[in-house]
Amino acid sequence: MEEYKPTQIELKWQEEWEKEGLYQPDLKEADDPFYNLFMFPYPSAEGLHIGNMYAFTGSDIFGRFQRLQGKDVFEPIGFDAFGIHSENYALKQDEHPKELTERTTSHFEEQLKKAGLSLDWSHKVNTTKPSYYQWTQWLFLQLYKNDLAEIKTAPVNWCPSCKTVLADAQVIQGECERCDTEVEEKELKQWFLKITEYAEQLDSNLEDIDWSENVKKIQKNWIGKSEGAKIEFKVEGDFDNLEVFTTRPDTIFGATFMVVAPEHELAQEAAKKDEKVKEYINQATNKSEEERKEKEKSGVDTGFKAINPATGEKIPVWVSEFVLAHYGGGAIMAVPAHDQRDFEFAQEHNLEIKEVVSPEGEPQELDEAYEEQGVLINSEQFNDLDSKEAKHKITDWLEEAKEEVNYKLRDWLISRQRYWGPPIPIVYCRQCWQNKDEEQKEKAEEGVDYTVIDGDKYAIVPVPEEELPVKLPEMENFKPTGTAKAPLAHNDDFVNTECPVCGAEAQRETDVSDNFLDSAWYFFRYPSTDVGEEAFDEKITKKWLPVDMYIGGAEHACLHLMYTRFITMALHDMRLIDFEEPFDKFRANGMITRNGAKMSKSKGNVVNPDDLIDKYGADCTRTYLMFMGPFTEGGDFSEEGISGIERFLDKIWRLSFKVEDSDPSDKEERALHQAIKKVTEDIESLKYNTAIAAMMEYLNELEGKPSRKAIEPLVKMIAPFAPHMAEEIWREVWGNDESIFKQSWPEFDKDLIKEEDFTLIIQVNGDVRGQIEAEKGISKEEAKQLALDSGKVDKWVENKDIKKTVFVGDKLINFVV
Ligand code: ANZ
Ligand code: ZN
Repeated sequence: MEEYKPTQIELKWQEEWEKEGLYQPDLKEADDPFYNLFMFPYPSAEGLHIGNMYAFTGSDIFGRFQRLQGKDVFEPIGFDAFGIHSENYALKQDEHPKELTERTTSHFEEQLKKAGLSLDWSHKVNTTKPSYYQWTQWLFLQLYKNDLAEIKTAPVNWCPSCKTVLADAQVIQGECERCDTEVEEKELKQWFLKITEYAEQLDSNLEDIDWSENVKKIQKNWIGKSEGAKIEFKVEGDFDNLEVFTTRPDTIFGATFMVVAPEHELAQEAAKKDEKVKEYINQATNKSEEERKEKEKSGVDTGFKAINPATGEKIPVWVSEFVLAHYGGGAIMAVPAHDQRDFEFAQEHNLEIKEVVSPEGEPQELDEAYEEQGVLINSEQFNDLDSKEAKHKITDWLEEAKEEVNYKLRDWLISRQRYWGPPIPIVYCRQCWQNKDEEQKEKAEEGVDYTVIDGDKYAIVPVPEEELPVKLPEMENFKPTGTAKAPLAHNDDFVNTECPVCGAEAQRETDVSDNFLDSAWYFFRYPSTDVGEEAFDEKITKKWLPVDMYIGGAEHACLHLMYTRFITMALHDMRLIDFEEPFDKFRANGMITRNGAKMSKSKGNVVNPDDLIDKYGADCTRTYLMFMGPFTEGGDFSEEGISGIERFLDKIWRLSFKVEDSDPSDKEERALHQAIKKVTEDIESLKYNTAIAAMMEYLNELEGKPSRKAIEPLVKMIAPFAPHMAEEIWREVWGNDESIFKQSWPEFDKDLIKEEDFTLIIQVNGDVRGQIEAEKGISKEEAKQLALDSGKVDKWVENKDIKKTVFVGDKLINFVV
């Protein structure tokens, strides 16, 4: 018998598998395709971190398990290497991002190869290669042609440190997600992708997709659908009506005042006459959105009066910073009795609080707002109606109201005033604008399908598809300029071009696109990397997509996972694919902590996967990582924990040399089938930790001389976790020709796993009233049913309330009556 030396066998098998093409399914011919995907790695300069390794391993185990179930598994890999992250690091290092990326990518590759993942390297993609980003640019053009991309001047989030704009989702509590610098607001001309056109579909499809619940919930909140009504309030004097959005039109009889945002026209008008209003607006508009939300109770009376359309009463109009300018018309009807924020505002400023909904239809004493549904009071002909019903009735009744659905989701801003990304494939042409007739100009102006450069109008001309890629030029000086002009704007060779339509002198767009666009469609490219003339091949895509199982971090809920869904829906509506959702199944992996804390460089508690693999081998590292806790919840890392896994693997290794062709005992056989059942079900639901525990338990049940029939299935079951060791045993120790990953997963015999019976003692109020035979392992509910059905306790429980049921597993049940 040889000693188990993981580091010696692992490299050997990695090379052999690659040579045999074991993990390269025939993408055209595969019978039973299974697309197993983990999130696109960004090749950071620090290299693969333990969180990556954790997620990838969990995904890989699932893939190997599917493979052993007979599926043709495709598990591809690539690098999301464009983006500010890499560029910022390059700036810090004083290195060109291109060189940096080459270096970090090849380092990442080496690390991935050591981790024993069953990856198909022959379909690798890299977002920074023209052969990839040509299709990212193609995708942008399709979106543009289908009215899903537009240029507009808008207030955007500007990070003064990263010197670029950011998407809303990249601003966390008013700060840049990357560098924590406070974000400023700037008016800039930018390209947007109209994800909001899909708000309803993004929201409603959530009901039907098999995704981690927490991620669905985050998406739902981010989309922020609210149903209510748009209501107009007349304003006294010659001023435009105030338009508000409310989710509770049923409370309109209780709207005792209104509040507008400091940016609202009416507030601006009031400021002209009233110094106090002016002062208030000035201080409010100098604050960030976050700060403004904190000071909810501050505000000033504008002096304007509005008319409540339901009561006909005059109500005051206030201005306060808690009302957001860009939502629901920038004004609200305040109902202090039923909205806590309005309640506090009314108390602070002595405004009327009028109750119009109560739980039972009786007025109550209000210490705080009653925000629930209920029965209408003080609402004239709508009194006694259920508030849910009244919501629609009142909206119907009011001439000034219309049902409306609002979404919080905003369009996806993709322009980046940076260097390290794919140029947006657009040309601006003055001649083409001038060539338009009046009607065309009018139409373009309506759709804002033009741009203004130095005061002149330019037509927007998409680069023809056959001219793609628009290559990112190599530039020594790629530093961001800190202005609205991107580095490419200083490269005359790049900027000045010929208009593809009219041949006149024209200018290229100089912003690059957000790297989240690169990663919004990469899984379409993987199976089609061999396809030169299309982004993805129709037949191959039909065979392999949607992705069967996608695994990655929940932190991508609002960005990556939302964008992939949007792009997939858009491609579906362009009739390029026949599905709306990109991933049949998505599961978020948990996080690994150390001593209960998040790992971070600054805390110095980072675990390097390379060190672990060098010391314990990939198999042991993989198995240990999965043993730390439920995969979807994560766990706490401690190096001491690894030795238990080392001993466990070593035990399997040693047993494999001693197997005999005998039959297992009955007891062993039952234990085996129980183990197969448990391990199979646990892997299916990603409960890898308990699957490993079940295998350990099974090992302990084995007695005497090990039978091959008892060990072989165990080696197959450990194979997804410890692939190299399992392969070594299978091929070298046991002399099989073909890989263990071409074998089939063990099956269990249902009849063999029936638990033994036990005697269930039945008590009532602690006195024994009978006993029956029951199957071991039954639940409390099952035991309760059996006991009640047995007829043994009827006398004691009939016509009595069972207050409590106490159950001691495999032993007794006691009813307290
Ligand atoms: C009256 C009312 C009565 C409201 C009530 C709530 C409860 P969602 O869409 O879920 O966020 N609102 C509307 N526009 C706003 C703005 N620009 N800034 C701040 N608040 C705004 O909630 C919409 C509700 O938020 C609206 O319904 C409005 O207050 C407030 F018992 O109108 B409600
Ligand atoms: Zn032109």
